[in-house]
Amino acid sequence: MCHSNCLYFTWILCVLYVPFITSASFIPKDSILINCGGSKALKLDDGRVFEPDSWNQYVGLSPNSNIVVSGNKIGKSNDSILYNSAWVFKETSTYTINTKQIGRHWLRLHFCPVESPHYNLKSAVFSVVANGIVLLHGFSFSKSGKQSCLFKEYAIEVGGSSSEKLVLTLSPFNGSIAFINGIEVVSMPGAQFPPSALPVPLGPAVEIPTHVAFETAYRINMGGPLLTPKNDSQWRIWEPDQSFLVNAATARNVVVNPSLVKYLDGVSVEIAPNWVYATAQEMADANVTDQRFNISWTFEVEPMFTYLIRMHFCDIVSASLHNLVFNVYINNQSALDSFDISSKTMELSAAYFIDFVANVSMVSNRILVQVGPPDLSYFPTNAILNGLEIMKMSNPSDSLVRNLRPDYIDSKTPKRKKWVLLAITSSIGFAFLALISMAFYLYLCHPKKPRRQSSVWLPLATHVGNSDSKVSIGSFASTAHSRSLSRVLAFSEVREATKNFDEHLVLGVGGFGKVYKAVLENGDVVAVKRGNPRSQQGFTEFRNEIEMLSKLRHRHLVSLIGYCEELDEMILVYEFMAGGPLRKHLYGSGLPPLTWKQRLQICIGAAKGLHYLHTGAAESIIHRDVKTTNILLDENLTAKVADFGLSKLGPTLDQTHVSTAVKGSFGYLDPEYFRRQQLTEKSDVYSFGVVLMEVLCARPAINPSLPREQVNIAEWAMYWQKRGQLEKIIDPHLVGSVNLESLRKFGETAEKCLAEYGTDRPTMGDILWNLEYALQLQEASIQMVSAENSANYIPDIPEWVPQIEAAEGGGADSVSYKESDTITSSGVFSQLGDPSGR
Ligand SMILES: *[C@@H]1O[C@H](CO)[C@@H](O)[C@H](O)[C@H]1NC(C)=O
Ligand SMILES: *[C@@H]1O[C@H](CO)[C@@H](O)[C@H](O)[C@H]1NC(C)=O
Ligand SMILES: *[C@@H]1O[C@H](CO)[C@@H](O)[C@H](O)[C@H]1NC(C)=O
Ligand SMILES: *[C@@H]1O[C@H](CO)[C@@H](O)[C@H](O)[C@H]1NC(C)=O
Ligand SMILES: *[C@@H]1O[C@H](CO)[C@@H](O)[C@H](O)[C@H]1NC(C)=O
Ligand SMILES: *[C@@H]1O[C@H](CO)[C@@H](O)[C@H](O)[C@H]1NC(C)=O
Ligand SMILES: CC(=O)N[C@H]1CO[C@H](CO)[C@@H](O)[C@@H]1O
Repeated sequence: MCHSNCLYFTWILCVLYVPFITSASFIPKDSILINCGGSKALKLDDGRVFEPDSWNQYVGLSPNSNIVVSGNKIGKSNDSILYNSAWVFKETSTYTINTKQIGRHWLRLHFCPVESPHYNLKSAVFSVVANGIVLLHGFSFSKSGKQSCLFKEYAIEVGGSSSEKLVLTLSPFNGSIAFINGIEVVSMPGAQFPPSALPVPLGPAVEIPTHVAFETAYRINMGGPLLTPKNDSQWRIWEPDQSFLVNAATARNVVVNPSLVKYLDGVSVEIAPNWVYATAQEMADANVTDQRFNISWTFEVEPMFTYLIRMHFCDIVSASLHNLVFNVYINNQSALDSFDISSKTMELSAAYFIDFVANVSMVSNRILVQVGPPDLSYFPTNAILNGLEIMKMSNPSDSLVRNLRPDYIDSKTPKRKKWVLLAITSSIGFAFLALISMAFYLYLCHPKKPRRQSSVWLPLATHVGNSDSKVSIGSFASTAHSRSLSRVLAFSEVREATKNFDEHLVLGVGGFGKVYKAVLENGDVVAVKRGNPRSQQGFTEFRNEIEMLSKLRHRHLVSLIGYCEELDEMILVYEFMAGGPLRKHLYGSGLPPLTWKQRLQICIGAAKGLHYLHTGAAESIIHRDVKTTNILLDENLTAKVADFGLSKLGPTLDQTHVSTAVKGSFGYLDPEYFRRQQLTEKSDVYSFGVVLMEVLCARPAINPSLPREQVNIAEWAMYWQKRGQLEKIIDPHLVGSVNLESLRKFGETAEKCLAEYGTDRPTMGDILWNLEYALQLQEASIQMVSAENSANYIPDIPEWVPQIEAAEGGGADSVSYKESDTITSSGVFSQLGDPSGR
């Protein structure tokens, strides 16, 4: 008996919990669409019909003896028709909209300051109140600086005190006018807004009373296209997220077929259409073993309000359950810790959403949303976000506007007075959707292209000025502290390790001081860089290097093991790089020449290190001094990027560049950075392009002893690359062993790096990909070469042979290193006698 009952019960449960997969469209009970002041019904291309106020039995506009001035001009675009007419109110006026249903409704207001012979709507100053909630107060197009149309979306309760009515009041400020072009009142599904939500910082759930109104601040489709009212069962708009990403390089968008998205119990297309769940941003591949960074989005909001933040998730990236575990932060506070979507949905590609509430304080006008990998290292590192809604909540004085004067709140109920109502028509058509989204794109997505100017190449005057940048090193230091991976060493310890700074242990000498090979007490072989204590410039760079390197650990970055600041000493202790600088392996030292494969692998390693600097850390870092003496090799010829003395934090948030005094090494310096003094990651890309050419041709970046046109490698190599004959100037040691396709790929990559304008240069990620490809081409050809003859290889000896000895003798860019050198110093600068040099 019991047994069968239990089975029956289970069966009922199964039936009840069958996943609710539906695409049946939602039919709202109330859908009142008003073409304010219009004389006929307007059908938008999303299929909705906006009727003139007077036609609609549910709409009352009072007072009620209106003068209608009707125009006969019609806008050009279909979308714009709603904006051809507007009501103009000289006195406080009220729309009363009777609804069939109580509960929250979408209230969408369209304002467009159409041109009219009698009224300047741009200068109109007015307020709007709906069911006692202040939506706009003293709003004016001229004051807000808005030029185009304004579209506002609210969620307002109908019922409660106002019994099945939505009362919308428009009040001109004294002497001014108010106007409106279109109104939508649409009922929403009951569960659209939650009765409570978790606060961030986390605490007990916060209740959201039904009379609280919402204003849509942002509705974002992460990694996806713009979704218009056509694509949403509730006629909402979802914007793409690109312009809100703090660092676009940290994110990669994922798209799956929207029909794969499953809606389980409790989630429906009314929460968000499948296009929202079918696209996401995931962590970009920084190509490091332990990827640790957040994807961050920032949204400007009005302070002193509470916001409902709804996040939409759908695991469209994993191959199996429980593979996607990540952290979510709101305003730097943890919202979800080690969140596993699978544990909520038990299925892949299933829609899921979660709500939070967060206060935005006086001091901040932003909401920062971040997703990043969990601290647990046994999960694959990835994090995603599919969609995000940020809704401003009305405050305890029932307002969505800050700083209302108390007298205004008292007089929120409109005084019924004499009134004049005018409908005006405009010939100007506006497509509000297109305008709003286009304005966004034009403003945010297209950084201004640098003005083309004739390039004035001013050599040698480069390393000047030490008034450094807007980026404060101090602020970086404070955050670096807790995560510092290097240790403080006692001076006595360092002295012992270097046998009291024995001259025989000196590896090299540079502007900063000497570098010694040393053995620490624990047996580690290290390189000790001892600063010249008198140099203030040196101190800045010393601190800079500690701050930068302490936070970074990467296979292709030279690790800082420790440092010592005792007794005015500035000592940095690095891992020892037995192979020394890359430059030494290319020319001038008599070391055996590197094979093409080794050179490619070294370039790939260095590119990985730089890629990590640019994208891998929380803040992007620009190296500023990429050159062959700053790429060090270990005993296995693994390349590591060194010398962070000049590094800068990259541009943040709304900046696209960092303004800073020009620093770097002559011959490697980005001409655009030099001209504009604006630093971006692309300056490193340029320098890396010079490195690539140097690796290929085995000659210094600048060699003044050569004929004039050959002095600068970037110019000389580009001359041949543009003719498709780069092989003419390659290192003679490579002739016969380089696959031509591999060389082409390499040459193209270097050419792109050396593009005149930063925006035309690839990212380090792209470069990495291209170099890996060049390596594959080389390896594939080596496998074939035993079968075929070496027809693929470059047959002839280059016409031009690098004049290495002369170059070194010329001292143009010479560094005096002995065995290994972690220092950079440039003869050019000392030649110039620049006192502020490094
Ligand atoms: C707008 O476009 C829709 C569909 O394309 C059409 O049915 C409607 O008549 C158009 N409205 C006007 C005013 O042209
Ligand atoms: C209304 O007009 C009066 C007189 O012109 C002025 O003193 C007052 O500040 C105005 N009020 C507003 C809210 O602009
Ligand atoms: C926001 O601030 C208000 C007033 O200070 C407080 O009552 C409320 O609990 C806060 N909400 C959250 C989510 O922190
Ligand atoms: C949005 O709807 C339009 C019209 O139905 C359709 O052509 C378009 O492909 C849709 N876009 C998306 C992203 O679904
Ligand atoms: C989050 O932290 C960053 C860096 O620590 C800081 O610049 C930013 O202002 C913080 N944002 C908020 C909203 O607290
Ligand atoms: C992600 O951001 C949060 C909050 O700003 C921070 O605490 C955390 O350390 C960041 N995680 C990573 C890996 O950078
Ligand atoms: C994008 C990219 O560069 N991916 C590379 C990451 O590293 C692995 C292993 O080193 C390569 O196989 C990928 O091609």
